[in-house]
Amino acid sequence: TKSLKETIQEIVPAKQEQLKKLKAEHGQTVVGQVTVENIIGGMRGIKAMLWDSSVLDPMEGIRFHGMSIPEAQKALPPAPGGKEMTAEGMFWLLLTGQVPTAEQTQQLSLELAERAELPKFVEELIDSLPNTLHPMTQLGMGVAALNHDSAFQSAYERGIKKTEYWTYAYEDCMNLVAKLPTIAARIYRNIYQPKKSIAAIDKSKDLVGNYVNQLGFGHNENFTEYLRLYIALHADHEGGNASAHTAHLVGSTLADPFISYAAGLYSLAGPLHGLANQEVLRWQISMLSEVGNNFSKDDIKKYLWATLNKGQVVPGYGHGVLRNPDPRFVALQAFCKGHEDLMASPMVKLVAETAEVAPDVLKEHGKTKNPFPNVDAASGCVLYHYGLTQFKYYTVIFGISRALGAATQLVWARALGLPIERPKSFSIDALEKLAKN
Ligand code: NMX
Ligand code: MLT
Repeated sequence: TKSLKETIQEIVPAKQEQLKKLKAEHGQTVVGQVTVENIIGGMRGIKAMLWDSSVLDPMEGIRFHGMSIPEAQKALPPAPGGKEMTAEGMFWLLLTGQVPTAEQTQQLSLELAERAELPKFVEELIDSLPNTLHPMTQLGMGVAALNHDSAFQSAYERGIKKTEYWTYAYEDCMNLVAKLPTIAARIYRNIYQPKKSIAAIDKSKDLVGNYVNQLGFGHNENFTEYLRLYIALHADHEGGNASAHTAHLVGSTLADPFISYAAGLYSLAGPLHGLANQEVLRWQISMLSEVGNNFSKDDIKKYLWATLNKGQVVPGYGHGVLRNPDPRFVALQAFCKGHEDLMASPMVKLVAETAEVAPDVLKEHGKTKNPFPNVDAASGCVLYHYGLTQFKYYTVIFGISRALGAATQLVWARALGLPIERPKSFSIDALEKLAKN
């Protein structure tokens, strides 16, 4: 059976040819217009990036190489003994546009397990950080430090041809994906369980199986399955989201994949983006302590209004592109519905009922263009129920997942020879002048 690298290698020439032809024959085709509002408004809606692995439709949500979430859940092979799609399956799909066989995903699991160990100095670096430093800050530092051994960086220094860039970027991206959970687990144990030792990597396990084991939750198969789903679902959300876009921008300078993705992680660490999953739990915990376990929809409604009246955003609601409930939210809620223990959890129940009440409240409030839940509204409550209650850690899990999409783009951007990103900016005066003419 073909390996992941061999599979990509086979596709690269045809994709390069397709892009060359597109540029030569249709380079001057107009794709859209840019208004003053687009420029002031965070570039929302501007069609400006090349991103092959996924597309986000405002109504339907994400498709990975044309595959919807339910389709991917059906097609991608589960881990041995499991039901959910895996990180490996999603990574293969994103990188190649193809569905791997069970054998290919297991081969990939083994390859990642063999790359999972950290250089000693990275372990020491993480261990030296104060346990009061936010887990996302620690994660970015650990990932950036991996660039000490970057194959891309040392090959570039040696002087390689542009056509060879992608193979070195691929090597680094595989190490990035393999080592991220090891760094993340070390951070968790250091901060929250400092006296316990971390399990060794087990080469018979998949990426998430090993991660859960190192976190200390290896005994809980439901938790492992939930994290497999979680990590596959968060992997890619087309190109314009802040973390993927940041990693792509930094990578376009030919910075190696480790520092490119470290930058992406810091973008994910903002409360309007990935950190929203932390904020959701903080907010729902405080709501639960106010309304008690026997809450009514009316209690939730009052709490929502109190949040909005304080001028705060409701975390987990709204989106830059989506105009319907996020299908990732729907998939995570469906997981809950399939597990009786979760359905009995007050936190899971509160999250589900908040999602029934919040859209009408947000519509009445009248500001957000999308009153529906995004993925962050749902992702934390299951972790909380299973005992991973330290919500400041939640964005780290998102960060492990988003590497799959960012790494895919880093490999393909180098394979396609994409240039350094450099959009044009305007001053207010210049825009005013342009508008008046
Ligand atoms: N609660 C209250 N107000 C909101 C919300 C919300 N959940 N969402 C948007 N608004 C406000 C927004 O602050 C803005 O107000 P103003 O005019 O005073 O600046 C107005 O509605 C218009 O914003 P939109 O155009 O609807 O949203 P935008 O595209 O600018 O931002 C988000 C998108 C996702 C940043 C925004 O909806 C938000 O802040 N949501 C809460 C945080 C969150 O859940 N982020 C996670 C996104 C998903 N992810 O994983 O990254
Ligand atoms: C994401 O997954 O990146 C978020 O939903 C934010 C986005 O798409 O802009």
